[in-house]
Amino acid sequence: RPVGFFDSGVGGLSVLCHAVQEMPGENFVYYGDSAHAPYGTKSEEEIKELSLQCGEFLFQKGVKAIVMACNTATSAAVIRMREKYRIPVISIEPAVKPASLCGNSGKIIVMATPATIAGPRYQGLVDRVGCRERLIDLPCGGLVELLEGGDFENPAIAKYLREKFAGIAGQEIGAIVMGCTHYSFVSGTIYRIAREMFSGECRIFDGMYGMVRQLKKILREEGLDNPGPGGKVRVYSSSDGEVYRRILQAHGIEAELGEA
Ligand code: DGN
Repeated sequence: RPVGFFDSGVGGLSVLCHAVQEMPGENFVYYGDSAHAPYGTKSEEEIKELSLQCGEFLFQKGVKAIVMACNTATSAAVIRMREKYRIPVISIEPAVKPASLCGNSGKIIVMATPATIAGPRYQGLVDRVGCRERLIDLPCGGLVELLEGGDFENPAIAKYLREKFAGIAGQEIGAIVMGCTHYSFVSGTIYRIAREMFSGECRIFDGMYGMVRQLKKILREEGLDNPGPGGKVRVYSSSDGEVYRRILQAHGIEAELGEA
């Protein structure tokens, strides 16, 4: 049985690419809900409803685990998703803890969708880690839209980032957290512009690495891991799936396009 991934759009493909590399014995199914992207500016109720539909789509495809490759969906729906399904549900959250422990001085920027930052789950995480005074929350409404087309070199992205960072330019920044899976595709651009505009090390932290580690661990513990041969990837979308196939291809992964 394959492992199922979903996101509101193409963002979760960044996590999928890493998983394919790390878990060569597994097969994967990805569902991108492009017809309803972005989730990050919708209400919590709407996001929960849409996320559960994505989970159900994957479940009907017979997946052995559901990977919520979207911080926004995790924030709104992970509790309900775990109540609903017996198969493992793997979730992602902004890597605030490793960023706060990395030893760099300076502030920590958390880039995420407005819904993730405003949600109680993120606020609870910050309280638990106890690093609120070091954080600069940076809700990045509009950035997902710039990335959905799959053109990660689009100059509008750099322009967006420069404008976003302008209000805090010159500050000492020790870490930047990619709190949305879409942003991982442009973490190089984010790093480059951050080095121009801030002082400090600006190390990038991305929750997807921990997420894939967790997925591997849970499959092994539950006896669900597949020794192979694997590597088959099938992609579905509620809108045009071609962009998903193209992005994966650009990362060296040949995916089949399924009819949603
Ligand atoms: N990729 C999603 C996340 O990690 O939060 C963002 C999706 C969105 O629709 N804004």
